[in-house]
Amino acid sequence: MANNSSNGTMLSFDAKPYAFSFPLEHTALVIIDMQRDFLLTKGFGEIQGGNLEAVQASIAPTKKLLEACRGAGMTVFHTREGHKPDLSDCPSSKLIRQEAAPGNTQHKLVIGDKGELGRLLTRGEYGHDIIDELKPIPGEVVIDKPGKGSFWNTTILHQLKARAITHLIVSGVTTECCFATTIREANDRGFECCGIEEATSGYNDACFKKSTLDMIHWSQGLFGYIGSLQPLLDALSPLLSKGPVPSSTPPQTPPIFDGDLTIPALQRAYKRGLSPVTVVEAIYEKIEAYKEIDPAVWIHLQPREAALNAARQLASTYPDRNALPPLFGVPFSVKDSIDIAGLSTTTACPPLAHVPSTSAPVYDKVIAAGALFIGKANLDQLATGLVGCRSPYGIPHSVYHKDYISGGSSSGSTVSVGANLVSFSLATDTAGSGRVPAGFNGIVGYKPTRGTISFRGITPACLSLDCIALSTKTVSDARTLWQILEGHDSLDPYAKPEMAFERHINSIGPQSRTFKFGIPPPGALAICSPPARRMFNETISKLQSIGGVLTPIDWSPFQKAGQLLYDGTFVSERLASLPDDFLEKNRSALHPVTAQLMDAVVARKSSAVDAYRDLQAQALYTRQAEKVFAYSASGVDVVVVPTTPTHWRVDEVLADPIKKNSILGEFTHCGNVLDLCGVAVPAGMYPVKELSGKEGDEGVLPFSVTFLGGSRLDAGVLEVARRFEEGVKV
Ligand code: TIU
Repeated sequence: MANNSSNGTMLSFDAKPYAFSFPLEHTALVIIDMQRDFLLTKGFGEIQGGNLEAVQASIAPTKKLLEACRGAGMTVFHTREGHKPDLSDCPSSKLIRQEAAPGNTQHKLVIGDKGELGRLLTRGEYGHDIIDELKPIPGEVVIDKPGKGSFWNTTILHQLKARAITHLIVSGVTTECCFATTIREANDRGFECCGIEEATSGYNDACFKKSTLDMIHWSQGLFGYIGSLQPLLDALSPLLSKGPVPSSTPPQTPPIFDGDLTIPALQRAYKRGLSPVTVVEAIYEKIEAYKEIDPAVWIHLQPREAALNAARQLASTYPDRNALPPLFGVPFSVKDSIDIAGLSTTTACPPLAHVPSTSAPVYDKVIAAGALFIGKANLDQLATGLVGCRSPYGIPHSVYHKDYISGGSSSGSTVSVGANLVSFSLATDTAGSGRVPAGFNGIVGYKPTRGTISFRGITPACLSLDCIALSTKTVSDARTLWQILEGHDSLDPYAKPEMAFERHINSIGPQSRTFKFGIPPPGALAICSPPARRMFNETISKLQSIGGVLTPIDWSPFQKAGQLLYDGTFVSERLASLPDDFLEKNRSALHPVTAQLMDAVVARKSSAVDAYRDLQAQALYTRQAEKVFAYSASGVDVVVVPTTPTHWRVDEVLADPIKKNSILGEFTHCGNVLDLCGVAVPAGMYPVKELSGKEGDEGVLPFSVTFLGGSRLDAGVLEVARRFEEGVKV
């Protein structure tokens, strides 16, 4: 049974204690531990004792289940139980309890000992891996777990939340052990779980399996649901056509490229046989044409032939269209403060230009995921500015209007996405450099929590506040990139610990449909232009119409933290990453506004005492902001702000470069000072004349709002932003 709701496609099938209903886009299939060690003779499972055949009987139904879920486009997670080769993650009880049992003759080999399939339950060994029949394909998540449950000491909760998953269909081995423990752990974290009877089994099939399944659905679903395979397959069957095409029958005529550069559209087209070469050819035509409109987007454009070769290479590396990496053939640009081996990194500051021998990890990661590099984009010099008017490589303008600024510092990045020349751009955000220009070009600008994506290999602006920003067409593209890029980099001194404390999720009922949001007080919003103020009011109504509850907040920490950024000593850090004599030696080679700013910093003669006072203030405001997002009756899920108070013309900025710049950061400056995450999302358009007050002015400009959230609460913030984006579309 399928119907469409605000949550996407809802499906339902018969289960115990009553029908299991699940939103397809928010449901994951979780396959537990279908490893050789548990399913083949001489593996760890056989040593545990019991009926190996019973366990093997779950393979065929699990394969059917997996194929149906893949065909319906569902998210798939696999888990593997096992330990690091040095067993440092294996508690002694798990290692030796069975062996130490009086009279034991069965457990002669323990975890880490060498068996016929390699060292038992040890990562990297043959026996540890998933059986061939159920081998994961690119894009599916594999969770290595040291426990019986899947949540202890793993990132599974984070990864499920990152994908906005609320419902789980669970299968795998063994029913009485890892399957049951995982369902109980998931249940405690708020997931709606349904186990599939035929697709799970245990060594003690005779009595434990039935009891275990009964215990799950007992008491009106105390821990979840148990369903049979066939009713679920029946529920999924109408969707199967949306799945992958059989690799044996490639289409005779390759599909044409419709120009849609969003990641899911490209993924679908490539699956149907579109060639990345066709996409590269089409975008180079567009790039050439756009040079007439705006010659200041690129600092380095890959030669067309090099991009075509990369596309050909990709196509031959991945011949199976059903197993493509997630960014296969997705074209992207890179802000020219981010290193790419062999290409000059200019940071729009020729005296600083250098050719690195290694690339930034962010670049390597998207390349490894199949993305196609197109060029390095213009930026405000030293990534310092929110305007896009501070570069020796020219002044890009908004894709909406040639007289209006593109914003910065990630100017070229956001124009390249806004003008549909690439799918995404890797950029940075210190004071708003990823959010402001996204707003001015009608695209999404996402600044994940600092330290969750590596910032190595990037010329710093203000290292203790710098952050990667992702310029994308949609919130879901930003989310996809985030999932690919996130990960602890032990060589990045500002990297946050790998695992955060994750809050539970709300999967059903009124709590799953509502969220609380705060806004700045009227006094703070008074800085906005009339159209920005009007459109922000409309945004509030829109948020209320999609379930948002406007909740009073203490705005003062946000406002004070914003002031701290430029009025305090943090600007001095912009000089800290440069050689001591840099300013003296290079003043004449700098952009005049950059030089003026740097001179002003030096002239302040800030002392170490001043800097410590500011650090203490930052700690205080950060704690106060944490309370705003607190996990309590009074906390909000997001604080919503206009991304910028107004949109300047290029000539306005050139006439008054520093003041105009600082006004633009009114609602972004606090983001990194307070360790927040934030995503700027298009929120409609307004007529230029409403801003200029001149009746004759033609055209429209984009309005943008930013959703700010607490440190590491990215998944929840992105989900509210996605719902808003969806609401704006209709
Ligand atoms: N012993 C047993 O039945 N199972 C395990 O040790 N692991 C899993 O269930 N995967």
